[in-house]
Amino acid sequence: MVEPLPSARRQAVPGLLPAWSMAEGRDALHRRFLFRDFSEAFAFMARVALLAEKHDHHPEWSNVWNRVEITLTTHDAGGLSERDLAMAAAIDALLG
Ligand code: H2B
Repeated sequence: MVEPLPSARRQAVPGLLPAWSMAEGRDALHRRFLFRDFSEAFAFMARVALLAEKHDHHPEWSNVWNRVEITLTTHDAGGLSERDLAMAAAIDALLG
Protein backbone atom coordinates (compact mmCIF):
# COMPACT_ATOMS: atom_id res chain seq x y z
CA MET A 1 0.00 0.00 0.00
CA VAL A 2 1.28 3.45 -0.89
CA GLU A 3 0.39 6.50 1.26
CA PRO A 4 -2.15 8.89 -0.28
CA LEU A 5 -0.96 12.46 -0.82
CA PRO A 6 -1.32 14.57 2.37
CA SER A 7 -3.48 17.67 2.01
CA ALA A 8 -0.57 20.15 2.36
CA ARG A 9 1.19 18.51 -0.61
CA ARG A 10 -2.07 18.40 -2.52
CA GLN A 11 -2.42 22.17 -2.18
CA ALA A 12 1.10 22.62 -3.53
CA VAL A 13 0.38 20.73 -6.77
CA PRO A 14 -0.79 23.67 -8.95
CA GLY A 15 2.40 25.59 -8.10
CA LEU A 16 4.70 22.60 -8.59
CA LEU A 17 3.08 21.22 -11.73
CA PRO A 18 1.32 24.11 -13.48
CA ALA A 19 0.94 22.21 -16.77
CA TRP A 20 -1.12 19.47 -15.11
CA SER A 21 -4.71 19.67 -13.94
CA MET A 22 -6.93 17.45 -11.87
CA ALA A 23 -8.64 14.80 -13.99
CA GLU A 24 -12.41 15.21 -14.25
CA GLY A 25 -14.12 13.34 -11.43
CA ARG A 26 -10.98 11.50 -10.31
CA ASP A 27 -8.16 11.85 -7.83
CA ALA A 28 -5.63 11.97 -10.65
CA LEU A 29 -3.45 14.38 -12.62
CA HIS A 30 -4.06 14.95 -16.29
CA ARG A 31 -2.10 16.55 -19.10
CA ARG A 32 -2.61 16.71 -22.84
CA PHE A 33 0.47 16.84 -25.10
CA LEU A 34 0.48 17.92 -28.75
CA PHE A 35 3.28 17.04 -31.17
CA ARG A 36 4.03 17.78 -34.79
CA ASP A 37 3.05 14.30 -35.97
CA PHE A 38 2.63 10.68 -34.91
CA SER A 39 6.38 9.95 -34.97
CA GLU A 40 7.08 12.66 -32.42
CA ALA A 41 4.16 11.59 -30.25
CA PHE A 42 5.26 7.97 -30.30
CA ALA A 43 8.90 8.84 -29.59
CA PHE A 44 7.69 10.75 -26.53
CA MET A 45 5.60 7.76 -25.45
CA ALA A 46 8.64 5.48 -25.75
CA ARG A 47 10.59 7.79 -23.45
CA VAL A 48 7.72 7.95 -20.97
CA ALA A 49 7.45 4.14 -21.05
CA LEU A 50 11.13 3.84 -20.04
CA LEU A 51 10.58 6.39 -17.25
CA ALA A 52 7.54 4.44 -16.07
CA GLU A 53 9.58 1.25 -15.79
CA LYS A 54 12.36 3.09 -13.98
CA HIS A 55 9.90 4.59 -11.47
CA ASP A 56 7.76 1.42 -11.35
CA HIS A 57 4.86 3.80 -11.89
CA HIS A 58 2.74 3.53 -15.01
CA PRO A 59 0.51 6.08 -16.72
CA GLU A 60 -3.02 5.67 -17.96
CA TRP A 61 -2.75 7.15 -21.42
CA SER A 62 -4.10 7.39 -24.93
CA ASN A 63 -2.74 8.48 -28.26
CA VAL A 64 -4.50 9.77 -31.35
CA TRP A 65 -2.00 10.65 -34.10
CA ASN A 66 -0.11 13.69 -32.72
CA ARG A 67 -1.94 13.85 -29.40
CA VAL A 68 -1.05 12.06 -26.18
CA GLU A 69 -3.21 12.24 -23.06
CA ILE A 70 -1.72 11.13 -19.78
CA THR A 71 -3.52 10.50 -16.50
CA LEU A 72 -1.46 9.81 -13.41
CA THR A 73 -2.86 8.20 -10.30
CA THR A 74 -1.60 5.59 -7.88
CA HIS A 75 -3.66 2.43 -8.05
CA ASP A 76 -2.01 1.10 -4.86
CA ALA A 77 -3.15 4.26 -2.98
CA GLY A 78 -6.60 4.62 -4.56
CA GLY A 79 -5.69 8.15 -5.71
CA LEU A 80 -2.83 10.63 -5.83
CA SER A 81 0.47 9.93 -4.09
CA GLU A 82 4.00 11.35 -4.18
CA ARG A 83 4.69 8.89 -6.99
CA ASP A 84 2.37 10.79 -9.31
CA LEU A 85 4.07 14.10 -8.54
CA ALA A 86 7.50 12.58 -9.19
CA MET A 87 6.34 11.00 -12.44
CA ALA A 88 4.66 14.21 -13.65
CA ALA A 89 7.83 16.20 -12.93
CA ALA A 90 9.98 13.61 -14.73
CA ILE A 91 7.68 13.74 -17.77
CA ASP A 92 7.85 17.56 -17.77
CA ALA A 93 11.65 17.32 -17.63
CA LEU A 94 11.67 15.18 -20.80
CA LEU A 95 10.18 18.09 -22.68
CA GLY A 96 12.75 20.57 -21.38
N1 H2B B 1 1.50 2.36 -11.51
C1 H2B B 1 0.55 3.13 -11.00
N2 H2B B 1 0.12 4.19 -11.70
N3 H2B B 1 0.02 2.89 -9.80
C2 H2B B 1 0.40 1.85 -9.06
O1 H2B B 1 -0.12 1.66 -7.94
C3 H2B B 1 1.43 1.01 -9.57
C4 H2B B 1 1.95 1.29 -10.85
N4 H2B B 1 1.90 0.01 -8.89
N5 H2B B 1 2.88 0.49 -11.40
C5 H2B B 1 3.05 -0.75 -9.29
C6 H2B B 1 3.24 -0.77 -10.78
C7 H2B B 1 2.89 -2.15 -8.70
O2 H2B B 1 1.76 -2.81 -9.22
C8 H2B B 1 4.13 -3.00 -8.88
C9 H2B B 1 3.90 -4.39 -8.33
O3 H2B B 1 5.18 -2.39 -8.17
